[in-house]
Amino acid sequence: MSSRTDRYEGHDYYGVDELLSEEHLLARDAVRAWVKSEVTPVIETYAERAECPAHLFKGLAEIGAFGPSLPAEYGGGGMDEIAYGIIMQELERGDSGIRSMASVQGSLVMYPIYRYASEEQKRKYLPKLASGELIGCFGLTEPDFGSNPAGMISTVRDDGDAYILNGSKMWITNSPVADLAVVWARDASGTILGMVVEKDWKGVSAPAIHGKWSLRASITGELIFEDVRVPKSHVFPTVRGLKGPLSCLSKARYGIAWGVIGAALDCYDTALRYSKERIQFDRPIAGFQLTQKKLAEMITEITKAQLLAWRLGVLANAGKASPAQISMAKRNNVHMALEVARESRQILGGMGITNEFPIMRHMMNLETVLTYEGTHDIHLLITGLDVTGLNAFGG
Ligand code: TGC
Ligand code: FAD
Repeated sequence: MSSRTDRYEGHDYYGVDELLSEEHLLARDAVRAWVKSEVTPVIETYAERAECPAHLFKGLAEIGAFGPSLPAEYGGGGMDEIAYGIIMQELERGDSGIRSMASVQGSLVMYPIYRYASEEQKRKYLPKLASGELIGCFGLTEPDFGSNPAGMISTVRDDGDAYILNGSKMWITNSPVADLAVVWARDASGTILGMVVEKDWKGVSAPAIHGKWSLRASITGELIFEDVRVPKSHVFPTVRGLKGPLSCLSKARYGIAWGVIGAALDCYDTALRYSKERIQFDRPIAGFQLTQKKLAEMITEITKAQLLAWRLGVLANAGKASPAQISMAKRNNVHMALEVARESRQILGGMGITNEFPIMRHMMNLETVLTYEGTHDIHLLITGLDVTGLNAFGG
């Protein structure tokens, strides 16, 4: 007898596919096929070598993974927020680092340029970012200010038709391979400004950070600015203050809430198949109650996460997804995926720690995803503030 999950391709236990449009399903299937043919065969090797598969940037652009919900006029996909989410899910089924390549380019670089830059800057950068001709990165975190970006000490000094930028940014996805960076820094009055900085400008450097055991197929670096002359035309004219970068984070966190479901599905699928084939004590380990407890709890949590993501998508399409609702989904779904990875790893026993299966790589990746774009605890405090009205961050 085939199980219910076998009957639903992709382990869609509650029939969430029925809530999706033809366009969503087409986008999902196209990205799923691309990941299967371009990512899955090479990802273990890149992760093992701690090397970024930079050749995939072009392919990501071709499947429309950069800015799927940004207007087509500027090179975006012109689709809705659910399409964006489901594309992130399929990318992260391959690897969180591949999803990161798309999250940063689309949500943290193209989105702020689309939303806050001048028309001239939009026309200059967006089509080339959408096509993968230019790669971008996003500089918010600093060595001494991670969870609390309001404390940032990078500064700009007014110098006539330009600003002089000084400071450094830490943990910046793609910075060593990027052509440009969206950077956030304070002016003399303490106001936070956003700007586009090209990497080959005098005074900009982006050394890589080595030694990561997580997100190994994604390249991470610093951004160092020493008296960099930033023309005023490159400073976003329409946004001031921390809400600029935080609005970009909302967009990217939304994508992560969907994305990590893909990593969880890949782990669950691997564990389910393995448990039916692996014989111990003369029967498949899937027949033991303790294995079934793990599998049953995994598919329950995945299903809840799928429904949460879908509902968040509906709210986002209506322009009604609040930052706190996005935080709840990011926190819940990343934690869910990490727990699914850990339980799947146990089901595979010793084989679970090898690179013959994707589980350990997903698990290590998800440790980063739990921390970046706001840590697990910061998102809890955002929910706490939202429901009590009392700020528990500090101060
Ligand atoms: P707070 O006073 O709460 O807010 C300042 C202003 O911003 C507004 N706001 C938001 N707007 C849009 N979206 C959001 N998510 C927003 N959150 C807040 C807020 O309404 C206010 O507006 P206004 O008009 O009153 O000025 O600011 P706070 O300093 O108290 O900070 C709150 C806190 C702790 C939640 C925030 O600092 C935070 O989220 N910290 C976490 C930092 C973080 O997530 N960093 C991520 C760096 S980028 C990254 O990790 C990329 S990984 C890339 C990859 O995928 O590889
Ligand atoms: P900290 O802020 O020092 O936090 C350390 C611990 O203290 C955490 O557990 C945290 O939850 C806890 N903590 C902090 N404040 C509180 C509080 N008030 N109450 C309770 N607990 C608290 N940033 C970018 O700008 N751009 C990028 O592209 C980017 N990419 C990244 C890629 C990777 C691989 C990684 C690891 C990080 C990346 N980041 C990026 C940075 C990321 O957003 C930060 O690491 C994250 O926001 C946490 O900051 P931190 O590491 O400085 O930790």
